[in-house]
Amino acid sequence: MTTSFRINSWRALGSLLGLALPVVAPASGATWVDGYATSQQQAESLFTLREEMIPMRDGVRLYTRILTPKTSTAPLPFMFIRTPYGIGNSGSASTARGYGFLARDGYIFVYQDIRGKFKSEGEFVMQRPPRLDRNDPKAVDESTDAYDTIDWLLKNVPNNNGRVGMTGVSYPGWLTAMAMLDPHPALKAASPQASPADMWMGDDFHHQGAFRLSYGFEYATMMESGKDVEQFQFDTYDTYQWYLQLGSLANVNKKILQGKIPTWNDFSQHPNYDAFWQRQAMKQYLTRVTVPTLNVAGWWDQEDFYGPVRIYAELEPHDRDNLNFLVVGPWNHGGWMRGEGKSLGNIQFEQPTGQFFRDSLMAPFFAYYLRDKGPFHIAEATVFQAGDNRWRTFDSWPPQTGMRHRNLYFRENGSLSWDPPVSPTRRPADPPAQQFDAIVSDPAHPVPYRQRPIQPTYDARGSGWSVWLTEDQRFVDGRPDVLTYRTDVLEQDLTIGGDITVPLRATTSGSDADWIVKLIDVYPESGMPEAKMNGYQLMVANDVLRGRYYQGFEKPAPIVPNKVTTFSVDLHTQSYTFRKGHRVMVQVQSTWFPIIDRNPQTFVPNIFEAKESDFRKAEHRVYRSPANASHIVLPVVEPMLP
Ligand code: PG9
Repeated sequence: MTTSFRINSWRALGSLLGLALPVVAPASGATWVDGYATSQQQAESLFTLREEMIPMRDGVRLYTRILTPKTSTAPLPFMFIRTPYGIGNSGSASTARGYGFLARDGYIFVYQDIRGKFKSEGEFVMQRPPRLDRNDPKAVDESTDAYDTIDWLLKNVPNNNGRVGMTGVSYPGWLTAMAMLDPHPALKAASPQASPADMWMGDDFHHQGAFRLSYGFEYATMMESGKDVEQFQFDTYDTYQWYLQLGSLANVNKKILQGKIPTWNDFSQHPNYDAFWQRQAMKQYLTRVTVPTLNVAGWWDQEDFYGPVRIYAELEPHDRDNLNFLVVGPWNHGGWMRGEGKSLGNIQFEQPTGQFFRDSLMAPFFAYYLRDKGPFHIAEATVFQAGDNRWRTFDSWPPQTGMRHRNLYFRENGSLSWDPPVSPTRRPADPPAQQFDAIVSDPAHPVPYRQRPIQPTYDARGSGWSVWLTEDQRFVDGRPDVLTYRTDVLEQDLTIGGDITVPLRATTSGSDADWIVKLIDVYPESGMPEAKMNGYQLMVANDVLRGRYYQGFEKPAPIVPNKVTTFSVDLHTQSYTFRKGHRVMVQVQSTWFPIIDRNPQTFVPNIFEAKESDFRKAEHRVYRSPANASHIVLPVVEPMLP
């Protein structure tokens, strides 16, 4: 077991994180924007770079780089990006990398290291919650830091047009959303992209109460081992093995971190949805829409899919002036900001979805609100419907019309049917029909969440992390600890659009259990253009519920052993067409390791303090009887209704 940290190249890390680290200089000094400037030299000839330590209201100074186009004489708006990942150390103009499609329109780009990271002063706090005392003139949070910077820019950068736009992916997306809470009057447009909204409910660190072990551990150590970013060094290539050998999470502080990583300490001291997580969650702060907002999410975002959809939904009731928009495309985390977006992993979308987003939605959005360039027409929700691969527009999301929720029932022999189970008519001598399917879940042999070897999340040598949600699920299909249900081959297309839930009726022989449900599109067994796609099992929606929260997320309770209980697993939202000739599949399993930590299956008050002896095998049963009919609730688009 490795017990020390070593600084890794943050530049290499940047290319892995993609636009979450949008400001990494290209190693070769070559291209930095989509065709806008083709060399470092050219970039430098286009912008003048100014570096500043901008003072905040409490005296802390934040390192900021300001890139002003050399050719423009007209006053320009600012495009402001804040990040914890480092805005670059070279004196070059390379920090506009990735925003070339905006640079074409003419912006003064401003990049800033947030408090406590890289060259900025002050203390870093992971997702610093909004300040409690809004009347304290020295109280700070990410919103005041954005406000103070904007104020300084307007007064100190000549030839600006008095308007500011903010954007960013993931942490920088969240920083954008925070700036919108208490916006400076000059903040005229914002695009928070893949911004987390609730780290306990559905984003990076937990999903419905289940702890995202590998991501939580690797991200917390990466961000809090020093002022820059430092990757934890594993002594095995396959982290599945490493996390399994680790044993109980109590060993993390005991053997490795010794209490030095504040976010890990928060994880272990706040296992439930308590005031700590609730205060950080965005919901309570999203009570008005004053800044035009373009919310962006990816259907296969391996980090923050829940957040952007939630932020859109929370803002929507307050959106009197129609300023709040949603775009969801077929992308992984930040995928819309790099490359053409014609495919993801093995999945093809037949068109450049990323380019379409950047050129036809994001650039016109900012041009309209920051430069009066229009007209600009965008639907309330612009959503890519994978499967039949087309963009669709809606006047609400989830759609209020044209869709009906239908139950697809788990049935005998691994089948899925629109028909609910019925009571069998049987003669008294017949044995009772089995009304459930069972698995034995063994914490000593958890189901891997992706194919082993599971490389470290942001391994500079390459990692399957960024596309794991599109991996072929046949690698676990048929395991004795995975239940599979599937429909017959579809005779016509089946399109879903809206929210998906799974009320599982189930038991466990233990007193706690995780329930993982995956909605899968099974491709035809033959005739696919690429041989490996024959029979492919693509996850369309998925999530986990930690069983102890079956009565509510704030109060964990032991599950009564062997008593049929309803576990409602939220699979969130999707727009997808299962094509004629495909099948719909649902898989149910109880471990997903190491993205989700192992549930001991014996109720203990805090799993971070579980003893090795608490981890026990348990039998889980998923019921499919008339009285306890487990099913998936699908939002079926109307012409497709079966
Ligand atoms: N998913 C990353 C993150 C955002 C916010 C908090 C913690 C992690 C990111 O890509 O920035």
